[in-house]
Amino acid sequence: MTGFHNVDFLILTFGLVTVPANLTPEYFKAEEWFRSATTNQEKILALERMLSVMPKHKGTDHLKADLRRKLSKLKETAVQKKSSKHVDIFHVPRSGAGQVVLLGTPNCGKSSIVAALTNAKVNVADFPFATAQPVPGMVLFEDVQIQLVDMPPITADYIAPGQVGTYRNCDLIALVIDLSADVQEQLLICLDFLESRSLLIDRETPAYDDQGNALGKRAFCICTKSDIAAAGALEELKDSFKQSLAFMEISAATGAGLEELSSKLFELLGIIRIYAKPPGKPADMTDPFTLPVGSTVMDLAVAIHRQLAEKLKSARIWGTGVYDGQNAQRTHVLNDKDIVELHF
Ligand SMILES: Nc1nc2c(ncn2[C@@H]2O[C@H](COP(=O)(O)OP(=O)(O)OP(=O)(O)O)[C@@H](O)[C@H]2O)c(=O)[nH]1
Ligand SMILES: [Mg+2]
Repeated sequence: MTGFHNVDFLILTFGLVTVPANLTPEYFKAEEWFRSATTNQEKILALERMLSVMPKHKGTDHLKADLRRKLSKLKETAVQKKSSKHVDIFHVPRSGAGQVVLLGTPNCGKSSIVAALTNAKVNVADFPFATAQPVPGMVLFEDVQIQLVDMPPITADYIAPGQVGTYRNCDLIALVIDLSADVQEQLLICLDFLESRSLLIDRETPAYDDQGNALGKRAFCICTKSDIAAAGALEELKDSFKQSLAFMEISAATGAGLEELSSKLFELLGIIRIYAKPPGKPADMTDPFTLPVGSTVMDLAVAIHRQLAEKLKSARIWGTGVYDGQNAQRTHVLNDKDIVELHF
């Protein structure tokens, strides 16, 4: 890999012919992403990005061929090494109805949010870089557990190797912005990190790339330290966002906005709760199944028992848009808090 990330012009020499490559800042960002990647999947994504943003002309032919070789080699080893024993501290096993991962600059208040909403043992401190690795905790929203992951900070110059992997595998990214500090600077650092690694879902970045690799994520913004916010900071932040993101204003110190934040996590994860009712018995109202919004009776049957699902004969529903105990088709779309009785 070339190490020319501080220049925007590279000369490639082929025998006696010298051709300028005119590589762009976008290319060098992708190259930096490749260098900081610790997993094969992330390296593959970064290489694909380098190839897609590389200017297309004679000067880049050689480099392009080189990158393509690297890419196919990586793809081969990715297939061979599926069962590698390497321990990745940035791999956070999922738990609960969805995984939300915090992103922010040093000291912005990430650990304080996790401490306020969960029982996880996090390190809250008045100095930067107090958190060195991901710490997951469980937030209880009504009867649903949502996983919230504390993370080390990012800066304009430093992101821990492998850190991007946690964001790549989550369901929702929460940008944490400290309203008592420079909101523009924090926003710029967070967006630069997300955009340069294709982590934000938008018109250009889908949830999955052509090869089925996880790519864009949904995101929203937690504006914290509202108790000591600089005047007009929230409005300034909202004005500087191009994307239409949700903003939640909170204070971990006073507890303001924390309840609303839990309910927002549930809403943004796009899930519904379904209570299963065994025939002739009352429904278990304590432990709902959680399914993506838009799920059907058949999706519930698969979630309950993959093998039995095909044998599903009929279903009855108590809930939204139906009369109590109404018979429903396999394709009937369920609503949050529906009670469903399945007959196999
Ligand atoms: N007044 C006030 N102080 C807060 C609030 N949230 C966090 N703090 C303080 O801000 C400092 C940093 O908080 P942390 O939660 O450790 O910040 P962090 O983002 O986890 O920091 P790193 O792990 O270093 O990235 C601590 O002194 C907290 O007490 C808040 O809502 N209001
Ligand atoms: Mg912390």
